[in-house]
Amino acid sequence: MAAWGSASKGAVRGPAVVRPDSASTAAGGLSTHSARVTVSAPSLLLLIPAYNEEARIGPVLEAYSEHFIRHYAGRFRIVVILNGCRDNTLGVVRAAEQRYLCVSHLEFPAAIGKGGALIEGLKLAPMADYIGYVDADGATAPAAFLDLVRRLEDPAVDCAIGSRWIPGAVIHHSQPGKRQFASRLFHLFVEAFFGMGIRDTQCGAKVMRRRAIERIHDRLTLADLAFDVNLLYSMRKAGFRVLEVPTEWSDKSGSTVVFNSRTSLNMLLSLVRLRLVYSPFYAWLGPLRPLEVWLYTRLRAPQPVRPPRKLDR
Ligand SMILES: Nc1nc2c(ncn2[C@@H]2O[C@H](COP(=O)(O)OP(=O)(O)O)[C@@H](O)[C@H]2O)c(=O)[nH]1
Ligand SMILES: [Mg+2]
Repeated sequence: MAAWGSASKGAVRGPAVVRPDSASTAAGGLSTHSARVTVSAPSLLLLIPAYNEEARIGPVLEAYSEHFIRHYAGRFRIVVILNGCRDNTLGVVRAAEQRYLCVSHLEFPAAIGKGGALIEGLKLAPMADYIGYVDADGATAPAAFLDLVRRLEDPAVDCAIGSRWIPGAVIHHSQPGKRQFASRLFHLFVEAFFGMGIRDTQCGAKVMRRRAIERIHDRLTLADLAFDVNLLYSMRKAGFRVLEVPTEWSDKSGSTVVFNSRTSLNMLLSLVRLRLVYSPFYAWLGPLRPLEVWLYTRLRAPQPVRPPRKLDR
């Protein structure tokens, strides 16, 4: 297990691989450790999903490690979750692990998607008090993410999410017009289906309390980019308070996400699926499962991670 926290630059260390099945062991280790060490802030686990990010992730790991070592009083750890990368993302992450004790990674060979990667990473929730995630592209700078973390100091807030679409947001470099249009259209569908009143479900920066993640983890099934809606709606349905915070954000070139009719249909399909999972008809939808598999396969999208099971609503 990689070490927590105040990792120092230049420290020489072995490979830092977090095993997916080690979450409970790690949690045990953390509590034993907590008994001996006095910490002045909650421990924080930051997940970074990464797919073919060799060109972007190196400076992001450096910036986050440096910033949190200097400005965050609690134990801090970054876990990069890679899957199916065809470039040298792993090599770049390993180089960062050599420099920063707080950096480690999980790797999955299958094409599990961004949502699937985060569902795996969130299994590590027992390791920390707060668990968050950001994109590997650096669109959210460390200071903006730390601002989200500080919102959890209010005990009434269970989940703080960055928003580019509410007053007070500072956008240094906007998304291309086509992407903004797609994003706003997606927002209309999300509002029509779920009525959460959240203006920006898709900003890549979010942080939550451990108990909220633990409560809703088995409701996280969407492996594609609609994962964020799954997370937020499950939080709301479980009675957790989500706070939307105006954020500082900058679009970065080199996005790994291709926006075309197939991805749009995939997102729509996932919204419909989530709506049905939370509908009274859900118990009768088992026979539609092969159709669902066929649709996701046709759209070349990651399959929802597990067969849905009956939820208490
Ligand atoms: N592990 C994993 N991460 C992914 C996958 N697809 C996208 N990501 C990551 O998800 C984040 C969002 O992607 P990004 O290219 O920033 O998308 P954009 O911000 O919507 O343009 C980035 O950190 C990507 O590397 C995937 O299939 N697997
Ligand atoms: Mg991004």
